[in-house]
Amino acid sequence: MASHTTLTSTYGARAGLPTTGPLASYLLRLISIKQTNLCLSADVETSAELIQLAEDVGDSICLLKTHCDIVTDWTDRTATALREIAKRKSFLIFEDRKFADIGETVQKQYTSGHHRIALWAEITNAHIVPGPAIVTALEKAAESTIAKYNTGVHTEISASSCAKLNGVDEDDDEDDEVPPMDGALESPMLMDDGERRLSIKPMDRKQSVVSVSTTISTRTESISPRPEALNASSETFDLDTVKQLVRLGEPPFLRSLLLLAEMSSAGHLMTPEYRQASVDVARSHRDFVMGFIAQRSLNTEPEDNFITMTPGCQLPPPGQEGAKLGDSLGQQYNTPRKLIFESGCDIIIVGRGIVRAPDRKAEAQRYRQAGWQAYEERIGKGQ
Ligand code: BMP
Repeated sequence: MASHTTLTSTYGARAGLPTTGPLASYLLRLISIKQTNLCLSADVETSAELIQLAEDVGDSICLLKTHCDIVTDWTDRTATALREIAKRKSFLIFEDRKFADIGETVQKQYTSGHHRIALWAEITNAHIVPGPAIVTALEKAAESTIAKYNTGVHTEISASSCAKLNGVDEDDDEDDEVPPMDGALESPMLMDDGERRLSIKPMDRKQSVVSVSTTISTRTESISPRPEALNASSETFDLDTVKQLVRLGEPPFLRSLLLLAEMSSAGHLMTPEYRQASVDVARSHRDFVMGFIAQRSLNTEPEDNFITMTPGCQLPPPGQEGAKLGDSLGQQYNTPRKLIFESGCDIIIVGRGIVRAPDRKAEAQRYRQAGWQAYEERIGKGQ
């Protein structure tokens, strides 16, 4: 593995680099606080199972990866429920859509149709087979989703002035220690009728607004350290972690893309030249492309700080350490240590290893620990 500063830097230090975009920075800080580089691949077929899985495993992950098109009863309510759990348990959502069409089509696939991915998933991914315009097209669609969202907020700013009219002083909140984060808006909640309900921008109270239909109590709930977050997290996290999560606040309403540079499946056609072409495309869109789906770190130039997310990860059953693992359909597995420590990947993506375990919660914790240990070994902690 080529040496690069990102391989020995902490997630926290990388969050602060000038080349790190705001969403990537948020994710790196989240990883650092929760001490988890685990992404759960929640490949289940019903909304109920998906929601239960997110509840069970949410404390152990930094990211929840979905395939919304395999959920038979997916509706906006599924997205709303996932966003609520993501907010409470502090993780981001990554829809593994693998866009691969011409620009015009991917824009529609991203923002319209049954799933309206751009509304609820902070991260999605694309193949570069069709050429670099796929990235430009998705970026434009993301920008317009963000703009519409922000316009929605502006429309509703007048609602916040009602707070004054109703005798609620915005400066009464006791959240002065929560540090501001630039330009961050929390994600919208999708309502049954498809309308967005906006909650507040926790870091800028002067602009904090609620949906006109909601009440001031919604606003204050979001500004103060969220009691439900404290309750849920205190089972797993110590008080210091909970405080840091509260200070981190909710994710910015931003969107980011991963490029598929290399797959985990046997016989894939992504040659080293193809991989390099993905890196070249990513470098020309650093503001939108957060990183790669790849089996190794692809950071080589000094300003590279791409996040490598890696599927094809399982811990071998006891007694089978060192065995080559896979399934009967071409999937190939590596251990968290091989991926994070030896190959310089940043986030392990685990599906069946956790989803099929009898105790998913405990298994997620086992993967979280293995991934974190491999990272600490990589950055030389404790040496
Ligand atoms: P599992 O851990 O159960 O093998 O699941 C892997 C997940 O990662 C699946 O959702 C699959 O679509 C995804 N994936 C992968 O396995 N290999 C890749 O190269 C890219 C993927 O997105």
